[in-house]
Amino acid sequence: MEALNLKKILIPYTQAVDELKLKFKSIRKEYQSLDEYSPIEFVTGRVKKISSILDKAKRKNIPLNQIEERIEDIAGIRIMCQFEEDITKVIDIVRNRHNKDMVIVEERDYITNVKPSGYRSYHIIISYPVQTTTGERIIFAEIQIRTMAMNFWATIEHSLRYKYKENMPDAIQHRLSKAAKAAYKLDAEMAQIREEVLKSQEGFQEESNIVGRIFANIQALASKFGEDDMKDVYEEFWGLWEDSEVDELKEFNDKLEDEIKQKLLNEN
Ligand code: 0O2
Ligand code: 0O2
Repeated sequence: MEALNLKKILIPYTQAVDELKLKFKSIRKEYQSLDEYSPIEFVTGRVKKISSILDKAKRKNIPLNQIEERIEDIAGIRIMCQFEEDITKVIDIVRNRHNKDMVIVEERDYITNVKPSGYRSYHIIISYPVQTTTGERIIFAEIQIRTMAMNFWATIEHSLRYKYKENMPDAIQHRLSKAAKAAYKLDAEMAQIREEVLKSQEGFQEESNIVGRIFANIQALASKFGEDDMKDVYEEFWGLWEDSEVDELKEFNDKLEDEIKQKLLNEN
Protein backbone atom coordinates (compact mmCIF):
# COMPACT_ATOMS: atom_id res chain seq x y z
CA MET A 1 0.00 0.00 0.00
CA GLU A 2 1.29 3.48 -0.89
CA ALA A 3 2.46 5.40 2.22
CA LEU A 4 0.17 8.30 3.21
CA ASN A 5 1.75 11.50 1.95
CA LEU A 6 -0.06 14.30 3.81
CA LYS A 7 1.92 17.05 2.08
CA LYS A 8 0.75 15.74 -1.30
CA ILE A 9 -2.81 15.35 -0.06
CA LEU A 10 -2.89 19.04 0.94
CA ILE A 11 -2.13 20.37 -2.59
CA PRO A 12 -5.77 20.63 -3.82
CA TYR A 13 -6.79 22.11 -0.44
CA THR A 14 -4.24 24.92 -0.87
CA GLN A 15 -5.63 25.59 -4.32
CA ALA A 16 -9.21 25.59 -3.03
CA VAL A 17 -8.33 28.09 -0.27
CA ASP A 18 -6.65 30.41 -2.79
CA GLU A 19 -9.58 30.20 -5.20
CA LEU A 20 -12.27 30.69 -2.54
CA LYS A 21 -10.42 33.62 -0.95
CA LEU A 22 -10.21 35.29 -4.34
CA LYS A 23 -13.92 34.64 -5.03
CA PHE A 24 -15.12 36.17 -1.75
CA LYS A 25 -12.68 39.08 -1.92
CA SER A 26 -14.00 39.77 -5.44
CA ILE A 27 -17.55 40.02 -4.09
CA ARG A 28 -16.33 42.73 -1.68
CA LYS A 29 -14.59 44.54 -4.57
CA GLU A 30 -17.78 44.35 -6.66
CA TYR A 31 -19.78 46.09 -3.92
CA GLN A 32 -17.05 48.70 -3.53
CA SER A 33 -16.84 49.50 -7.20
CA LEU A 34 -20.61 50.04 -7.24
CA ASP A 35 -20.19 52.37 -4.21
CA GLU A 36 -22.38 50.00 -2.22
CA TYR A 37 -21.98 48.77 1.34
CA SER A 38 -20.28 45.35 1.42
CA PRO A 39 -21.54 42.76 3.93
CA ILE A 40 -18.05 41.24 3.65
CA GLU A 41 -15.45 43.24 5.57
CA PHE A 42 -12.46 40.97 5.01
CA VAL A 43 -11.61 37.40 4.15
CA THR A 44 -8.89 35.10 5.39
CA GLY A 45 -8.13 31.50 4.67
CA ARG A 46 -5.86 28.69 5.75
CA VAL A 47 -5.06 25.08 5.15
CA LYS A 48 -5.11 23.15 8.42
CA LYS A 49 -1.65 22.36 9.76
CA ILE A 50 -0.61 18.70 9.45
CA SER A 51 -0.19 18.50 13.25
CA SER A 52 -3.77 19.84 13.75
CA ILE A 53 -5.12 17.33 11.20
CA LEU A 54 -3.43 14.50 13.07
CA ASP A 55 -4.65 15.83 16.46
CA LYS A 56 -8.23 16.00 15.17
CA ALA A 57 -8.00 12.52 13.59
CA LYS A 58 -6.80 11.12 16.91
CA ARG A 59 -9.40 13.00 18.95
CA LYS A 60 -12.24 11.81 16.69
CA ASN A 61 -10.87 8.29 16.16
CA ILE A 62 -10.58 8.81 12.43
CA PRO A 63 -8.32 6.29 10.61
CA LEU A 64 -5.65 8.07 8.55
CA ASN A 65 -7.03 6.72 5.26
CA GLN A 66 -10.40 8.42 5.99
CA ILE A 67 -9.03 11.87 6.82
CA GLU A 68 -10.22 13.51 3.61
CA GLU A 69 -13.80 12.22 3.86
CA ARG A 70 -14.20 12.86 7.57
CA ILE A 71 -12.28 16.04 8.36
CA GLU A 72 -14.24 18.74 6.62
CA ASP A 73 -12.20 21.78 7.58
CA ILE A 74 -8.81 20.93 6.08
CA ALA A 75 -9.53 23.89 3.78
CA GLY A 76 -10.97 26.81 5.78
CA ILE A 77 -12.23 30.22 4.69
CA ARG A 78 -13.23 32.87 7.20
CA ILE A 79 -15.48 35.75 6.21
CA MET A 80 -15.64 38.67 8.63
CA CYS A 81 -18.61 41.07 8.74
CA GLN A 82 -19.09 44.39 10.52
CA PHE A 83 -22.58 43.63 11.79
CA GLU A 84 -24.45 40.49 12.77
CA GLU A 85 -27.11 41.38 10.19
CA ASP A 86 -24.49 41.13 7.44
CA ILE A 87 -23.93 37.45 8.28
CA THR A 88 -27.40 36.59 6.90
CA LYS A 89 -26.53 38.40 3.67
CA VAL A 90 -23.26 36.47 3.32
CA ILE A 91 -25.08 33.18 4.03
CA ASP A 92 -27.49 34.05 1.19
CA ILE A 93 -24.57 34.84 -1.11
CA VAL A 94 -23.10 31.38 -0.39
CA ARG A 95 -26.53 29.68 -0.75
CA ASN A 96 -26.94 31.34 -4.15
CA ARG A 97 -23.76 29.62 -5.30
CA HIS A 98 -25.21 26.18 -4.44
CA ASN A 99 -24.90 23.86 -7.43
CA LYS A 100 -23.03 26.55 -9.35
CA ASP A 101 -19.39 26.48 -8.26
CA MET A 102 -19.89 24.82 -4.87
CA VAL A 103 -22.33 22.45 -3.19
CA ILE A 104 -23.55 23.11 0.35
CA VAL A 105 -23.22 19.93 2.36
CA GLU A 106 -24.13 21.16 5.82
CA GLU A 107 -24.76 24.34 7.79
CA ARG A 108 -23.92 24.72 11.48
CA ASP A 109 -25.43 27.70 13.23
CA TYR A 110 -23.34 28.42 16.30
CA ILE A 111 -24.90 31.89 16.51
CA THR A 112 -28.34 30.64 17.45
CA ASN A 113 -26.81 27.62 19.19
CA VAL A 114 -23.84 29.18 20.96
CA LYS A 115 -21.20 26.54 21.88
CA PRO A 116 -20.68 25.92 25.62
CA SER A 117 -17.27 27.63 25.27
CA GLY A 118 -19.07 30.85 24.23
CA TYR A 119 -18.03 30.36 20.57
CA ARG A 120 -20.29 32.07 18.02
CA SER A 121 -19.95 31.75 14.26
CA TYR A 122 -21.92 30.40 11.29
CA HIS A 123 -20.30 27.46 9.51
CA ILE A 124 -21.09 26.22 6.04
CA ILE A 125 -19.46 23.02 4.82
CA ILE A 126 -19.20 22.88 1.06
CA SER A 127 -17.88 20.40 -1.44
CA TYR A 128 -15.79 22.14 -4.02
CA PRO A 129 -14.27 20.93 -7.30
CA VAL A 130 -10.58 21.60 -7.83
CA GLN A 131 -8.97 21.13 -11.23
CA THR A 132 -5.58 19.46 -10.84
CA THR A 133 -3.04 18.05 -13.28
CA THR A 134 -4.47 14.60 -12.58
CA GLY A 135 -8.08 15.63 -13.16
CA GLU A 136 -10.93 17.02 -11.07
CA ARG A 137 -10.87 16.48 -7.29
CA ILE A 138 -13.93 17.21 -5.17
CA ILE A 139 -12.92 18.24 -1.68
CA PHE A 140 -14.63 19.58 1.44
CA ALA A 141 -14.06 23.12 2.68
CA GLU A 142 -15.47 24.97 5.68
CA ILE A 143 -16.64 28.57 5.41
CA GLN A 144 -16.88 30.34 8.78
CA ILE A 145 -18.92 33.54 8.78
CA ARG A 146 -18.70 35.82 11.83
CA THR A 147 -18.60 39.41 12.99
CA MET A 148 -15.31 41.06 13.90
CA ALA A 149 -16.27 40.85 17.60
CA MET A 150 -16.94 37.10 17.28
CA ASN A 151 -13.62 36.75 15.46
CA PHE A 152 -11.70 38.68 18.09
CA TRP A 153 -13.02 36.44 20.86
CA ALA A 154 -12.51 33.19 18.89
CA THR A 155 -8.93 34.08 17.97
CA ILE A 156 -7.93 34.78 21.58
CA GLU A 157 -9.81 31.75 22.93
CA HIS A 158 -8.27 29.52 20.26
CA SER A 159 -4.73 30.51 21.18
CA LEU A 160 -5.42 30.02 24.90
CA ARG A 161 -7.02 26.64 24.24
CA TYR A 162 -3.99 25.69 22.16
CA LYS A 163 -1.70 26.76 24.99
CA TYR A 164 -3.53 24.96 27.80
CA LYS A 165 -4.94 22.03 25.76
CA GLU A 166 -7.45 20.23 28.06
CA ASN A 167 -6.15 21.98 31.20
CA MET A 168 -7.44 25.54 30.91
CA PRO A 169 -7.37 27.07 34.44
CA ASP A 170 -10.85 27.82 35.82
CA ALA A 171 -10.03 31.51 36.31
CA ILE A 172 -9.14 31.91 32.62
CA GLN A 173 -12.17 29.89 31.57
CA HIS A 174 -14.32 32.24 33.66
CA ARG A 175 -12.72 35.33 32.12
CA LEU A 176 -13.22 33.95 28.61
CA SER A 177 -16.83 33.31 29.37
CA LYS A 178 -17.23 36.92 30.56
CA ALA A 179 -15.39 38.13 27.45
CA ALA A 180 -17.77 36.10 25.23
CA LYS A 181 -20.70 37.91 26.84
CA ALA A 182 -18.95 41.25 26.27
CA ALA A 183 -18.40 40.38 22.58
CA TYR A 184 -22.09 39.47 22.31
CA LYS A 185 -23.02 42.80 23.89
CA LEU A 186 -20.72 44.66 21.53
CA ASP A 187 -22.48 43.12 18.51
CA ALA A 188 -25.84 44.05 20.01
CA GLU A 189 -24.68 47.64 20.66
CA MET A 190 -23.27 47.93 17.14
CA ALA A 191 -26.58 46.71 15.70
CA GLN A 192 -28.27 49.61 17.52
CA ILE A 193 -26.00 52.19 15.94
CA ARG A 194 -25.72 50.39 12.58
CA GLU A 195 -27.78 52.98 10.69
CA GLU A 196 -25.60 55.76 12.07
CA VAL A 197 -22.36 53.94 11.19
CA LEU A 198 -23.61 53.10 7.68
CA LYS A 199 -24.63 56.71 7.02
CA SER A 200 -21.21 58.00 8.04
CA GLN A 201 -19.45 55.36 5.91
CA GLU A 202 -21.65 56.26 2.93
CA GLY A 203 -20.91 59.94 3.58
CA PHE A 204 -17.19 59.23 3.63
CA GLN A 205 -17.44 57.22 0.39
CA GLU A 206 -19.48 59.99 -1.26
CA GLU A 207 -16.97 62.64 -0.20
CA SER A 208 -14.06 60.55 -1.43
CA ASN A 209 -15.81 60.02 -4.81
CA ILE A 210 -16.59 63.72 -5.24
CA VAL A 211 -13.02 64.73 -4.33
CA GLY A 212 -11.77 62.22 -6.94
CA ARG A 213 -14.04 63.78 -9.58
CA ILE A 214 -12.95 67.34 -8.65
CA PHE A 215 -9.30 66.38 -9.07
CA ALA A 216 -9.93 64.71 -12.42
CA ASN A 217 -11.76 67.84 -13.61
CA ILE A 218 -9.04 70.21 -12.37
CA GLN A 219 -6.46 68.06 -14.14
CA ALA A 220 -8.52 68.08 -17.34
CA LEU A 221 -8.70 71.89 -17.19
CA ALA A 222 -5.00 72.20 -16.34
CA SER A 223 -3.88 69.96 -19.18
CA LYS A 224 -5.95 72.02 -21.62
CA PHE A 225 -5.27 75.52 -20.36
CA GLY A 226 -2.04 75.27 -18.32
CA GLU A 227 -1.35 74.91 -14.57
CA ASP A 228 -0.96 78.68 -14.06
CA ASP A 229 -4.64 79.39 -14.80
CA MET A 230 -5.60 76.82 -12.21
CA LYS A 231 -3.97 78.43 -9.13
CA ASP A 232 -7.20 80.13 -8.02
CA VAL A 233 -9.22 76.97 -8.59
CA TYR A 234 -6.80 74.91 -6.45
CA GLU A 235 -6.94 77.48 -3.68
CA GLU A 236 -10.71 77.57 -3.72
CA PHE A 237 -10.77 73.76 -3.58
CA TRP A 238 -8.36 73.50 -0.60
CA GLY A 239 -10.39 76.12 1.26
CA LEU A 240 -13.60 74.24 0.59
CA TRP A 241 -12.17 70.83 1.42
CA GLU A 242 -11.04 71.89 4.87
CA ASP A 243 -14.39 73.06 6.14
CA SER A 244 -17.15 72.19 3.72
CA GLU A 245 -20.05 69.78 3.57
CA VAL A 246 -20.40 67.30 0.70
CA ASP A 247 -23.12 69.48 -0.89
CA GLU A 248 -20.72 72.42 -1.24
CA LEU A 249 -18.10 70.15 -2.80
CA LYS A 250 -20.75 68.91 -5.24
CA GLU A 251 -21.66 72.49 -6.13
CA PHE A 252 -17.98 73.28 -6.71
CA ASN A 253 -17.64 70.24 -8.96
CA ASP A 254 -20.76 71.22 -10.96
CA LYS A 255 -19.17 74.66 -11.45
CA LEU A 256 -15.95 73.04 -12.71
CA GLU A 257 -17.86 70.80 -15.11
CA ASP A 258 -19.79 73.80 -16.47
CA GLU A 259 -16.51 75.63 -16.92
CA ILE A 260 -15.03 72.69 -18.85
CA LYS A 261 -18.11 72.55 -21.08
CA GLN A 262 -18.01 76.34 -21.64
CA LYS A 263 -14.31 76.37 -22.48
CA LEU A 264 -14.72 73.48 -24.89
CA LEU A 265 -17.65 75.31 -26.58
CA ASN A 266 -15.63 78.53 -26.87
CA GLU A 267 -12.78 76.55 -28.35
CA ASN A 268 -14.94 75.18 -31.17
P1 0O2 B 1 -6.08 44.56 2.10
O1 0O2 B 1 -5.46 45.51 1.16
O2 0O2 B 1 -5.49 44.62 3.48
O3 0O2 B 1 -7.57 44.63 2.10
P2 0O2 B 1 -3.36 36.93 1.92
O4 0O2 B 1 -4.58 37.14 1.06
O5 0O2 B 1 -2.67 35.62 1.64
O6 0O2 B 1 -2.42 38.10 1.88
P3 0O2 B 1 -4.47 35.69 4.26
O7 0O2 B 1 -3.50 34.58 4.39
O8 0O2 B 1 -5.81 35.32 3.74
O9 0O2 B 1 -3.85 36.88 3.41
O10 0O2 B 1 -4.76 36.25 5.67
P4 0O2 B 1 -4.29 37.55 6.39
O11 0O2 B 1 -2.96 37.99 5.89
O12 0O2 B 1 -4.40 37.26 7.82
O13 0O2 B 1 -5.39 38.63 6.05
C1 0O2 B 1 -6.20 38.62 4.89
C2 0O2 B 1 -6.76 39.97 4.63
O14 0O2 B 1 -7.59 40.34 5.73
C3 0O2 B 1 -5.68 40.99 4.50
O15 0O2 B 1 -6.09 41.88 3.51
C4 0O2 B 1 -5.70 41.73 5.84
O16 0O2 B 1 -5.34 43.08 5.72
C5 0O2 B 1 -7.17 41.61 6.22
N1 0O2 B 1 -7.33 41.65 7.67
C6 0O2 B 1 -6.80 40.84 8.60
N2 0O2 B 1 -7.20 41.20 9.83
C7 0O2 B 1 -8.02 42.27 9.67
C8 0O2 B 1 -8.78 43.08 10.56
O17 0O2 B 1 -8.78 42.89 11.77
N3 0O2 B 1 -9.54 44.07 10.00
C9 0O2 B 1 -9.58 44.28 8.67
N4 0O2 B 1 -10.36 45.25 8.17
N5 0O2 B 1 -8.87 43.55 7.79
C10 0O2 B 1 -8.10 42.55 8.29
P5 0O2 B 1 -5.50 41.77 2.04
O18 0O2 B 1 -6.30 40.75 1.32
O19 0O2 B 1 -4.03 41.50 2.08
O20 0O2 B 1 -5.78 43.15 1.43
P1 0O2 C 1 -8.29 25.10 13.64
O1 0O2 C 1 -7.97 24.61 12.30
O2 0O2 C 1 -7.08 25.29 14.47
O3 0O2 C 1 -9.21 26.27 13.63
P2 0O2 C 1 -14.72 20.27 16.66
O4 0O2 C 1 -15.17 18.92 17.06
O5 0O2 C 1 -15.51 21.40 17.27
O6 0O2 C 1 -13.24 20.48 16.77
P3 0O2 C 1 -16.09 19.93 14.14
O7 0O2 C 1 -17.27 19.44 14.87
O8 0O2 C 1 -15.49 19.07 13.11
O9 0O2 C 1 -14.93 20.39 15.13
O10 0O2 C 1 -16.42 21.22 13.38
P4 0O2 C 1 -16.94 22.65 13.85
O11 0O2 C 1 -17.83 22.55 15.01
O12 0O2 C 1 -17.46 23.23 12.58
O13 0O2 C 1 -15.63 23.40 14.31
C1 0O2 C 1 -14.48 23.42 13.56
C2 0O2 C 1 -13.75 24.75 13.70
O14 0O2 C 1 -14.61 25.76 14.25
C3 0O2 C 1 -12.61 24.69 14.66
O15 0O2 C 1 -11.46 24.22 14.05
C4 0O2 C 1 -12.43 26.16 15.04
O16 0O2 C 1 -11.82 26.88 13.98
C5 0O2 C 1 -13.86 26.59 15.15
N1 0O2 C 1 -14.37 26.37 16.50
C6 0O2 C 1 -15.31 25.49 16.89
N2 0O2 C 1 -15.53 25.58 18.20
C7 0O2 C 1 -14.72 26.54 18.68
C8 0O2 C 1 -14.50 27.11 19.98
O17 0O2 C 1 -15.10 26.73 21.00
N3 0O2 C 1 -13.57 28.09 20.07
C9 0O2 C 1 -12.88 28.54 18.99
N4 0O2 C 1 -11.98 29.52 19.17
N5 0O2 C 1 -13.05 28.02 17.76
C10 0O2 C 1 -13.96 27.04 17.60
P5 0O2 C 1 -10.33 23.49 14.93
O18 0O2 C 1 -10.45 22.04 14.69
O19 0O2 C 1 -10.35 23.96 16.32
O20 0O2 C 1 -8.99 23.84 14.28
